[in-house]
Amino acid sequence: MLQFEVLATEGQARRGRLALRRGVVETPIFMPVGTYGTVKGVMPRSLEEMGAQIILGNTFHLWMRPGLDVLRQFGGLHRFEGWTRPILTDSGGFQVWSLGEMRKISEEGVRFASPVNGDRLFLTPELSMQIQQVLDSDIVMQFDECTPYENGGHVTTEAEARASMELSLRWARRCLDEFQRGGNPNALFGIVQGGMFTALRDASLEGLAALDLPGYAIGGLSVGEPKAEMLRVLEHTAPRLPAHKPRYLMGVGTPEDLVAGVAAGIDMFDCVMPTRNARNGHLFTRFGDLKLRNARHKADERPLDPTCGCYTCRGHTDALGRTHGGFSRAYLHHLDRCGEMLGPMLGTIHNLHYYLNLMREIREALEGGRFALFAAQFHADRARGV
Ligand code: PRF
Ligand code: ZN
Repeated sequence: MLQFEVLATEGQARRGRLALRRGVVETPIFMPVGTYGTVKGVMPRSLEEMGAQIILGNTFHLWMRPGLDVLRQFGGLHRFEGWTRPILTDSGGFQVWSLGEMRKISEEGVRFASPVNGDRLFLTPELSMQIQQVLDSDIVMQFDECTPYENGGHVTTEAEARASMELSLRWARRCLDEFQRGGNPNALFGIVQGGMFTALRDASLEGLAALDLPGYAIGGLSVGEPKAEMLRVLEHTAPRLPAHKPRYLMGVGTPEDLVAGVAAGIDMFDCVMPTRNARNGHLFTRFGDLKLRNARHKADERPLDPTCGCYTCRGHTDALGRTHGGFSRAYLHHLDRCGEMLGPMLGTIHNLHYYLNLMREIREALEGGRFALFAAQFHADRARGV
């Protein structure tokens, strides 16, 4: 169940609204990643406070742990993890792919050894749909094969990319059949593959469009290719996706990538970057990126970003009206040095707030017809330095 409406456009960029069973998502949107049924280090309440409208989960990881019996008992992922708004689940294709040498791909599916206990497992398009039906995610991704950019120094050829893309296309058909057979009330998205070859991207797109799915993703980007290649394929593919359906760029990227993605016509993004980087002391700000470990922050009383409205930068007011005006770079540097768990927590809140707020600013700019202006200011600010 899904409705999508394009509210405004500027060039290829779109301001839209996506209505799902569990709520409305204003696009363009960034979706925080919650692989194991948790956005690492952040309570659902904080996510809501930050304005997260939809989060991710991973079929593969949740199938391993806690497993289908527990998830079935809880009636799906939402009640289990305490998140009431929409969830999108990735199909497991990309996660199995990331196992590298541990797996064997055939027409039927992917055979691999469980990274948890070594059990021999077999994941197929049908099983991925069945697991995602148990998860009851609002958006279900097709099971695909992410074509690698290179493998041990060998850059994927067009023939290899074609075979991989065609396999993903046949798997999309099987996913749709199983999705319908199961009577899943949610929305199934297809994933365009085709590597760095625009003709293959076109063929993938055409094959998927024939299935008339409610949404389409671009997969197989940001997998080790040079940035210029990523942008070339993105700018070719995004505008060719069905105009009246949501477009999702999987696993991308930096703040600059998000702005480029919106300009190319993308509506939805996810990436581990804001959460993972925060745990490594890498923080994103309006004026560029900041590495907490750097000794220059040792006694710096300034917040990460004086223009940021997040809890980390703005602090809080207590019940008696006394305020703490936000955490200093010096304190965050100290937490990082000491390996204190509050460090990653405050960093993650800030980074996610930065990503979510960037998307909010993009939506407002699109509504006012000043996205191009916004993008120019964005690049100037980011180049300024912290
Ligand atoms: N396929 C799936 N998930 C993904 C990708 C993909 O190609 C990517 C590539 N950036 C990230 N996540 N199913
Ligand atoms: Zn902040």
